[in-house]
Amino acid sequence: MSKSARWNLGGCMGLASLLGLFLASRAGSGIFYWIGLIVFLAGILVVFNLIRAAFDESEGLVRERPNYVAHMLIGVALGTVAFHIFSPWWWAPIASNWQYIDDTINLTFLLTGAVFVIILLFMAYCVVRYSHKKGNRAEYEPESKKLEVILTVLTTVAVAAMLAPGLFVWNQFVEPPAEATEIEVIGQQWNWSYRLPGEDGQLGTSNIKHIGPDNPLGINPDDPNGQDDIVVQGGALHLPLDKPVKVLMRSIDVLHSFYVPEFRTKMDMVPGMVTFLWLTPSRTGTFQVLCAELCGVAHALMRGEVVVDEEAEYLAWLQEQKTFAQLAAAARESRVSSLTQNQGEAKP
Ligand SMILES: [Cu+2]
Repeated sequence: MSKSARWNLGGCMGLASLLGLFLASRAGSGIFYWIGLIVFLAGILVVFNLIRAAFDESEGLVRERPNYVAHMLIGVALGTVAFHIFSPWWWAPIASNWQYIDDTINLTFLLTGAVFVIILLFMAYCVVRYSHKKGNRAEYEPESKKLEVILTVLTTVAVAAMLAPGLFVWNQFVEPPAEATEIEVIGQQWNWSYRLPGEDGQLGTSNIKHIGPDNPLGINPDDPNGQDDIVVQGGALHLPLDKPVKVLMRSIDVLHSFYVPEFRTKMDMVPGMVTFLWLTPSRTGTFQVLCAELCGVAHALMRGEVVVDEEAEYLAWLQEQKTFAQLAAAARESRVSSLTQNQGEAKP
């Protein structure tokens, strides 16, 4: 192939691969995504083959067999980076103060991505440089102290650099601000319930022993702090904008995990323990609550909603909610009425 023809073909295929990547990243349906991806990979493959041929020619080399392994390694390295950059899958816009979590994940992507590319390119180089040549014999050197020391130090430094920022974030994650309001999330196969402090601003104590038909969350009926607690069962949890909350978590049956992707926080809920996380909602909206712990056959359906409101809307919602005392009284009343009804029906 002549030089100019090679340049033209290379340019066209380069453009085609970019176009394919763009199509894949913006694809509205599955078929266009796969077409885009195949065009992208085919383009990359042709371009690298052309580069290889050009190198061979300039060195006066005509290989009996093209060294596809090296090209594939380079293609995988570049394709992975390009796909990551143009990926149609990315995290949902953040809705809390935990930008640190995103920064830490980005740093991890950056470091592991760089190491991934370096290793693949090094492998490609070795495949070409040390491929079999007639008359050459490989040297046998099973141990090299120098190399081992270099690799150990490098790996240690890189892993420490990757993990250290996470420790700083974790330190903040376990220290909620003093002004944070305590609320409670209760996980149960397979739904979410919530408890908010009433007018006294305090949650009452709770215990699994108190769980019953009138009291599904096990709130201590003898604790005066618990009487005005707001109980949300089966509905959405509302939170006020820009106010820090400490979310206490209990599970009634098995392991669950309270996860709102937009909040970037997640914590396991362990039966018999109260775990917690804290956050400050940073934008209004309705967000999905997921259970991030495989907790039984309907685990995937264990969904809920968190609504972040402006102050006024939040207070209006709060006004409509029932307190523990109100709910317990209503439950007692309905039991008494159904009991008298049954007795009435039993009499001839
Ligand atoms: Cu669950």
